[in-house]
Amino acid sequence: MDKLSSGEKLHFTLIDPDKPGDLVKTAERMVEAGTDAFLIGGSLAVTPEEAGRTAKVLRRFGKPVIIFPGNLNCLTPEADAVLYMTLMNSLDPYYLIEAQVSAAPIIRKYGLEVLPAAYIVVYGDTAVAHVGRIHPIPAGKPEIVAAYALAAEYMGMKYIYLEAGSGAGRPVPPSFPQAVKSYTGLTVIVGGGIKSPLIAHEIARAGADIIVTGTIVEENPEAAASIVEAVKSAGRR
Ligand code: 1GP
Repeated sequence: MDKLSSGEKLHFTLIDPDKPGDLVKTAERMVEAGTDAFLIGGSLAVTPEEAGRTAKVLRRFGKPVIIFPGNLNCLTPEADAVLYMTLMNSLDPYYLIEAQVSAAPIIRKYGLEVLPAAYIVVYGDTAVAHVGRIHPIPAGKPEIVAAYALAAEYMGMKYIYLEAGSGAGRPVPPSFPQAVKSYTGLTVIVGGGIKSPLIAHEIARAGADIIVTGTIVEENPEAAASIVEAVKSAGRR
């Protein structure tokens, strides 16, 4: 993450181990385009074997492989690190603290680097919102996201992931990363529904440090490659 301190914007490629497609081809294309890391995870149907197999293949490409866990089944010792997330706007104690407690001894045993992160799921009509029993955030209220971000920072977290939901019809409003940046020093990750270079550029310029794309990588690797370029150009002065 040293690149972040020099003002560079990062792009992470999300791979769902349940439907990795042609993993090697996808990874090659994204690395060539300049992606900075791989996230592996999904809300449903990922087995620990699939997570392990996917991480093992991706590690060959020399980029960090970070677990983005939908649940404990995504944990694998084959990855480098784990986004250790609290789903801040969940109504379910499982996603607020219980999963984290169950995961902690396993993460220690696996020797994974821990990236402490607040996870905010913005919209209510996505798979992650359903699984995580979330309380949606009104799109016109960036001050609510800023309050969550401040709380996360006061609790000692280092990252905040603003999530629209995989395949969401609309991405997170740019005013959200902007609000987080103006109130906190957290590293801001934004993902969900980002399908065009223009949107990716706008969200990065608004304050996102890291842009994540998953669906577009599966659907159209060439479009995903141009998103990487748009993210990188947002970090250039
Ligand atoms: C999902 O934020 C990620 O958790 C990526 O979303 O699949 O819509 O790119 P997409």
